This record gives sequence, C-alpha cells and structure tokens, in this order.
Amino acid sequence: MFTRRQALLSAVAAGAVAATLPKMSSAVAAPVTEAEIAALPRQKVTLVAPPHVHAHQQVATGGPRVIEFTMPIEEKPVVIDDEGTVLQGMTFNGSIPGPLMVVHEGDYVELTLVNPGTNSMPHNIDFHAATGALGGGALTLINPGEQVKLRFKATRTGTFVYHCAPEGPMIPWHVVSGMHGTIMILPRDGLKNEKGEPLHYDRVYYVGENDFYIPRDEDGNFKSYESHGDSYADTLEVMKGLVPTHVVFNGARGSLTGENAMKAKVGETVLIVHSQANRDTRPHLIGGHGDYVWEQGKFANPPAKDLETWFIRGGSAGAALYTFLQPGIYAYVNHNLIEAVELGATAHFVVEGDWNDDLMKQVAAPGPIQSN
Ligand SMILES: [Cu+2]
Repeated sequence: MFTRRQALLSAVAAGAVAATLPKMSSAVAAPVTEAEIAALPRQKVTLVAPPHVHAHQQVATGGPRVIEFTMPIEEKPVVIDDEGTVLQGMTFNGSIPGPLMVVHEGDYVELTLVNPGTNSMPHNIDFHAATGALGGGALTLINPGEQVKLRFKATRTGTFVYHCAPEGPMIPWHVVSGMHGTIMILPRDGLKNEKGEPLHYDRVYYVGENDFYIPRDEDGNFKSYESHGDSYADTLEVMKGLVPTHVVFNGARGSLTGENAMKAKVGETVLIVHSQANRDTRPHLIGGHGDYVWEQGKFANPPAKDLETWFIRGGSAGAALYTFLQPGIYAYVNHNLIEAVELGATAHFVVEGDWNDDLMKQVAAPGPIQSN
C-alpha cells in the first residue's frame, strides 16, 4: 500500500522535476498571485447524488471565483443487482459514481477531501482536469482520520473524469470499487454549436458507468465478504481476467429505471454527461439521437451532430445534448447489448408530451398476414 512517506517522496520528486524544467515561455500567462486569488469571490457548493447535478449557471456572470467543494470518502457495502449481490464499495461522497462538479473556465476548484476514521484505507483524488502532481493525486493522499484541501485552476473546458489513484494495484481496485466521478468545466459564455452559436440545456443528468468484478464460489454464485480486505485477493483475480461480472450505470443494475428513471418533457433539451473511468463504452439513446455530441467531452472542439451512438473512451467523460421530440420510455444503453441487457448497463428516460404522427405512426396495427 502507498504510505504517506511514499506520497511525500513522490511529491518531492515531482517538485524536483519541475525545478529542472526550463523557464516557461512568455506565451504562458504569468501565475496569479496568492493575494489575487484570496481577493476572488468564493462560492460554496453542496454536491448532490447522480444522476442529479447541483444548481449552476450555464453562462457565468462576473469573473472567476473560487468554488469550494467538500467530499467525504465512504467505504461501504453496496447492493449492485436484483439478486442482492454485494460489492465492497468505495465512494466519493457516498455515491457511485461520485457527484458531478460544475465550474467555469478560469474558476479555482478548492476541494476538501475527507477520509473519515471509520474507513480502512488511504485514498486520494486524481483530477484529469487539473495540471500537475498526478492531477492532484500526489498532494491529496490521506489516511483514515485525515482531511486535505487541494486547489487547482480550471484552465480547460469540458467534462473530465476524477478518480482515486493511491498506488499500484490499489488504483484499479479503488476505481472498479466505485471511486470515480466527473467535473464539468463550462466555457464562461456557455456551450456553443459548431458555428459558435449558443446552446442551452433545460436539464442535465450525469450517468457514471462502472464495470464490477465480483468473485464467484465453486457453484458459480457471487461471493460476499466481511470487509474490503477480505474481498481483495479474489477480486484482483477476477479483475485480471478483464471480464466484468456487472456493467452498470450509477452503481447498480436498475438504478436509473422504473421509479428512478430520468425525466424530461417533449421540447426540452437535455444534456447527458456520461463517464467511464476504466473501460470503453458506447452510449445510445434508443429512439432518439445525439443532436450535439462532444464525444471526448472537450468543449473547445466543435460538437459532432446527429449521432446514433457515441464512444466514450475508458478514462474519459463525454457530453451529449438532445431535444426530446416524442413522449414515451426511452432506453439509454451501452450499445454493447450484452452489457446493456445481461450485465446491467441500461437506464430509462420517461418523457411526457404529445405524440407527433408526422415523425412516426403505426399505419396498420398488427394483424393476420393478408394475401393479395
Ligand atoms: Cu481510494
């Protein structure tokens, strides 16, 4: 396991590398001073469990701020399917995935990460959106009973994964136990289409996809364990086979269907942020489309249009914008259909409104085959 001493050593090593680098060219903006950052307005954000997203502006009013977040880390057993299979879960803020954080370009993200004494392991956070020191991983490694505060500047726009990354085999184990989430850094003037015209969403949902590797007993039944430590060796063996036993959205099969389906109305535009920290996936909205899709999730690139399925690379988060045109229940799936149906990667949108016969109509109901 990664000790604090090792963490400190790696941080020192990172500093030594920085010291040997040549001076930055004048093209790189001069750093803002600590006094200037201290003078910025501050805003405290309370995170909410996915698929919901905390209230935020799409177009920022005013200049950069320091946005304060607090995330406790919680190790806890989580039921991941209808059969009651239990994952020895590890979570940011108690949810799988961790919450979607939203800021604007130029803001400072100031995260207080808390590892309560009830936990059993060191944890940290690597923000793909951040620059330097393992994405913050080198500066945030904390033992149970500790907390740490990290600040980074949101310099690039887009949706970016964050995840726990302690050391060695702890990294994939913590990630496939639930420790990933996403931060969305919006352009200050909001989202835009390929012509630079503004795009707006009425609702935003965050779907985090996880692959789980639950060991089985001699009879093929999923095993349960007393603790994270007890589950580790068997779980690592399944992980190394690269065949997940579950591929789910938001921590469990069925977590976004039925009562928990995502809601929308005909005519509303919905932004769907989708992340996978460990494995590739291919979201598809059955009966709908991606009007505008930032497949790699980075808003400096023009969105692709009218997509049927989009590809989210393992270790990234993408964003798709769609205006619902018909009412009904839409399945939103990973279009590896074995993973969608057999392993769990299916969510539902329930959309209210009036049906449009022009777009689709059953011209003749099912009946006996007619001979001419
Ligand atoms: Cu961790």
